[in-house]
Amino acid sequence: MSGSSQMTDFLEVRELLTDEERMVQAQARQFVNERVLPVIERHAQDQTFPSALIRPMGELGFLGPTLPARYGCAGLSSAAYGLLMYELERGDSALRSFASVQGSLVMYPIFAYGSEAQKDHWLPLLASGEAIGCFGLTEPDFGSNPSGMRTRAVREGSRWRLNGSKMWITNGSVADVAVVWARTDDGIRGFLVEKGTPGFTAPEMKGKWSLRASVTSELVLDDVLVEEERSLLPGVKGLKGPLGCLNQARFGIAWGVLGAAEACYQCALDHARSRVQFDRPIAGFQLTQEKLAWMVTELAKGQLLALHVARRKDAGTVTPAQISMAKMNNVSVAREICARARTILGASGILGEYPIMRHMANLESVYTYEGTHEMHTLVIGEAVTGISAFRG
Ligand code: TGC
Ligand code: FAD
Repeated sequence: MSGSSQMTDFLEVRELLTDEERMVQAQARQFVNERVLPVIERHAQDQTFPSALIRPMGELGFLGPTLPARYGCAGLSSAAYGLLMYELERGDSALRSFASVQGSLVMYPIFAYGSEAQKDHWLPLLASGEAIGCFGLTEPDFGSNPSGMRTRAVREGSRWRLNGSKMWITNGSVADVAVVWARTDDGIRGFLVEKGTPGFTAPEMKGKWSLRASVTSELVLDDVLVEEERSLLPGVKGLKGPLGCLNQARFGIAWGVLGAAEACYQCALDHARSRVQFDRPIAGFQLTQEKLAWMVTELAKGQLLALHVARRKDAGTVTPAQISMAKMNNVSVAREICARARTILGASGILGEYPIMRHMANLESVYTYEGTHEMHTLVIGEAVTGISAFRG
């Protein structure tokens, strides 16, 4: 499988990017074409993550790229981060998920809420890919409503005792450090729980038909004792801690899914030009052109939406509801672009030789994680009406 060297960019959105952003995108595109596309179908079939790519991603600055250079990060703009996510997800949502979790859900909370010692220890290791992180918020009985979480942390002198379980955790079994959110007498707090801590296990969840190339795990905390200084994130209390991290990751997803959509759109366009039925390329039929025109229009609108949110994010003016709109809209259109692309390939569209079914299946997870489509709809609904509809 090969990928084109040029991004699909009908509206010339590239004109709105800086030279540095264009360079980051081109470098990531080359990486995905050369290192990801040749191996990803095999990994998806085998349900394995391409872990040989972790250190190269670190070396190229793909992990936590917006964080400052003093922690070994690249200090890039939000748009550059988004373009990285776009290119990684053009390869596979598993790669973008890995980078989202590492950068937005593990490095970001350590950077934003951690002590100087925690930052100095973990951020360079996570930026280089020497260490892997995961983020434990969801529980078996609390997905869309994390405020009900049962995982509990109780202070015992200079230590905390953690009990509970988390579910559906990306990178869980391979992580060196888990950011675990737990209820305390003082509200919800974040803890860094290191691999190998007695009582802490992370069994992998197998049998997924989506995100097959991503590691998904449970986290089990059975009387886990951690030192406060090393483990507790001192800088935040309450649900706004994990939700603040989700803003970062949801933003990256709004960009990333367009990469998956581009892969499917390009595949459908190439096929439509070469596949002949009724003595002419199927690209010449009006019904095919309507599908392609719709796909490229939604892709371009998604790119503009993501870029506008990126600029507002760097200006410090973006609202969580605007990020919800970008995540909700772009995942939804990406899912539909992939589905329409599949129809253009006819029967061939179901083959693993083409990336479409893999992306379609992946986007089912992306539609649900980081806040379901419905949750983001309700966030926007609350922003425009002033009435929260979450609790009936
Ligand atoms: P609510 O009462 O609205 O808010 C509680 C506190 O949080 C603050 N807040 C936010 N802060 C920062 N960013 C946001 N987006 C925020 N939204 C709310 C809020 O101001 C309040 O602060 P304070 O100081 O007043 O206490 O909370 P709620 O319980 O009503 O919940 C609201 C709701 C439903 C939107 C929220 O629970 C939600 O977003 N649910 C969805 C859960 C979710 O997204 N889970 C994702 C798990 S991680 C994951 O999926 C990773 S996938 C990784 C990968 O592989 O890529
Ligand atoms: P539920 O919350 O049970 O929702 C089921 C359905 O009910 C959805 O359609 C939902 O929109 C709807 N619904 C719920 N409440 C309402 C309401 N008030 N109004 C209208 N509709 C409602 N979590 C982590 O913490 N860390 C991770 O790294 C992580 N990685 C993941 C990786 C994968 C592959 C997947 C699939 C999930 C991952 N998750 C992770 C979990 C993910 O965030 C949750 O699945 C998601 O938040 C939804 O929770 P749920 O699956 O329990 O669905």
